[in-house]
Amino acid sequence: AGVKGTLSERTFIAIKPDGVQRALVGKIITRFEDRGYKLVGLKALAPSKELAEKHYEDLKERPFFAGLVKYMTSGTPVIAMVWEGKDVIRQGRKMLGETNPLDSAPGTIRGQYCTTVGRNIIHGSDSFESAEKEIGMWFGKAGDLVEWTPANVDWV
Ligand code: RTP
Repeated sequence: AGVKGTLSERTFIAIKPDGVQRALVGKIITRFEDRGYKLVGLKALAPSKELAEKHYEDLKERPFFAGLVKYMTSGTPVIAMVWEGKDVIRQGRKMLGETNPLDSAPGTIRGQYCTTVGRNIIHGSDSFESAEKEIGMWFGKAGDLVEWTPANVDWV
């Protein structure tokens, strides 16, 4: 996940199947671009049950786990992304809002677009360790990630 606390810090953000069905992909990408973050990985994929279970393995004892995996593996794609930039892991979580959309501030993604915890349209890594693990899981260790230098890096 890059180097924590530097311009190369990276986070894993995924637009869940409901976000794709609701045609929110462009709006969500725009928020990260507008903030000055850099897109270094992007793909649409319908995750396997194995990948969804691994991604949410910390929640496997929770009563909603089976439903969560079913939602993630509905066949509608997930948009998997890696965003890079200063404090992007923490800022990304703030931009998403709270897990329960009803606790999310109106200006956040969840606070603007949804009301149901089980259909909260987006995922974001919650720590440097999770970001590292999730980027590896969804993009592979070496990664389908692209290094590039924004022309206006000094201005944002
Ligand atoms: P995410 O991993 O998706 O960014 O969500 P999070 O960290 O904000 O929340 P977490 O507690 O890790 O829960 C992961 C996802 O599980 C679903 N969930 N459903 N009571 C429920 O039905 C329930 N609770 C959680 C949500 O989709 C949540 O984002």
